[in-house]
Amino acid sequence: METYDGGAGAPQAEGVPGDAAEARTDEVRADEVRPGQASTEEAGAEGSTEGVRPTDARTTLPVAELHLHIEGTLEPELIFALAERNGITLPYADLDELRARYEFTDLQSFLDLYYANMAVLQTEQDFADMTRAYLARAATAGVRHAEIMMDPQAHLSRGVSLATCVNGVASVLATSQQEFGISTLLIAAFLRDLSEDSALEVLEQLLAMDAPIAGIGLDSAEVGNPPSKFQRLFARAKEAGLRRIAHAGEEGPTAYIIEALDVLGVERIDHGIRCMEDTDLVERLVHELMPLTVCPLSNVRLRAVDTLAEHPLPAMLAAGLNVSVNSDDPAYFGGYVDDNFARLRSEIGLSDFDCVRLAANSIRSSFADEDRKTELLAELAASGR
Ligand code: ES4
Ligand code: ZN
Repeated sequence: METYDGGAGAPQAEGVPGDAAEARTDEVRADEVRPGQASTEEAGAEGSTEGVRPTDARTTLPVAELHLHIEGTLEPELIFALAERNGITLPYADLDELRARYEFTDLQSFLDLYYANMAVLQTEQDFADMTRAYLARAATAGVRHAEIMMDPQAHLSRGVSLATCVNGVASVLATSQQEFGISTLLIAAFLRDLSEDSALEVLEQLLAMDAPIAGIGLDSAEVGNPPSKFQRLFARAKEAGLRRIAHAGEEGPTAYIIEALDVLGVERIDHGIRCMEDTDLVERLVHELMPLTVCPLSNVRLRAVDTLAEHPLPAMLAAGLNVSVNSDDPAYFGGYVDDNFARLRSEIGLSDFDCVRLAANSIRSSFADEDRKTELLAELAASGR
C-alpha cells in the first residue's frame, strides 16, 4: 500500500522537528507531534537571531480554530489510501485527476465533491485516522484548541452508523491534548438542505447514545435553507445544554444572520462576512461581541469574494467586529490556519498587531473553559516577548 505522509501540508515545513516530519509507517496514520512541540521548537528556530522580532509570514501564534469541518480535512493522499484500504474504486485515476476537480465555482460545486469523497470513510479507524492527521497538521499551525464540526447525516445517508463516525472521531479527540497539545470539542453539524425532522431525529439519537458533543451547528447549502427552518432543533439543543452555532451570511443574505441570532439564539456565526452589507447589523454584532468565524481562503475558493485583496476581513476588524481566522475545509481550500494567516500577511499586509488580535479573539470566542482560555491567552501574550 502507498504510505500516507500526512498530506500536502503535512509537517514537513521549515521549523518542524525532524522526528515528526520523518515518521513513516506502513499504516495509514498521522505523524505524531508532542504537545507544544511545534510552537516551542519553531519559536526557538526563529529566535536564533538575537533581538530580531519574527516577522516571517510563517510565524505561528497560538490560536483556537473554531470553524473546521473534519470531513474537509481529508487530503487527496488520504482519500486514495483509505479507498485502497476499503477496496473502493474512486472515479479518479490518480491524485492529479482528483486535484483537478478542486476548482470550485460556488458552495454547491464544492459540496458535491466534499460529499462524494466521504465515500472512503467506512470504519471507526478511517474516522480516527482522518482526525489524527488533522490534529498533527493543526499542531504545526499553532492551533492549541479546536472546535471540530462533523456531519453525521452525511454518513448516515451512506449507511455508516452514528457510532462509527462519532466514536471514530471522538476516540482521537479524547487524548488530543496529551498527544498534540490541542484541547478539542466536538460539534455535530446538521445539513440545512435536509429536513428539520431529520436533524431532530439524529440529535435525539446523539443524546440517547450520550455522544460527547459540546454543541450543534448548521451547515451545507445555505441559500434557500434559512435558519428559521431549524427553530425547534436549536430549542431542543438549548434544552439539552448544548452550545449553538450556525453558518450564516456565507452565500446567504444578511437576513439569515439576523434569523440565526433571533430565531436560533446562536452564540457564534460561522462566516458572517455578508454582515458588512448592513450597517445596523454590524453595529449590533459589535455591541453584542458576537464572534464571527471567518475563513478567508474558503471564501476565495468558493467565490464568495473574488480575491483575497477584496476580502472584507480588514474592514471587519476596523469596524470592531469579533472576528477570528479559520480554515473551514483546509484540504479543499488551499491550506490550514497558518496558511490563511500567511497569505493574509503577504497578500493584504495584515499586521502583527491584527494577527495577535485575531488570535486573542479566537481564544476568547471559544467554548473552552475559563482556565484553558486564561492559559492560552497567557501563551499568546508570552509569544510576543
Ligand atoms: C462547508 Cl464552506 C462550507 N459551507 C457550508 N457547509 C459546509 N460544509 C462543509 N464546508
Ligand atoms: Zn464551514
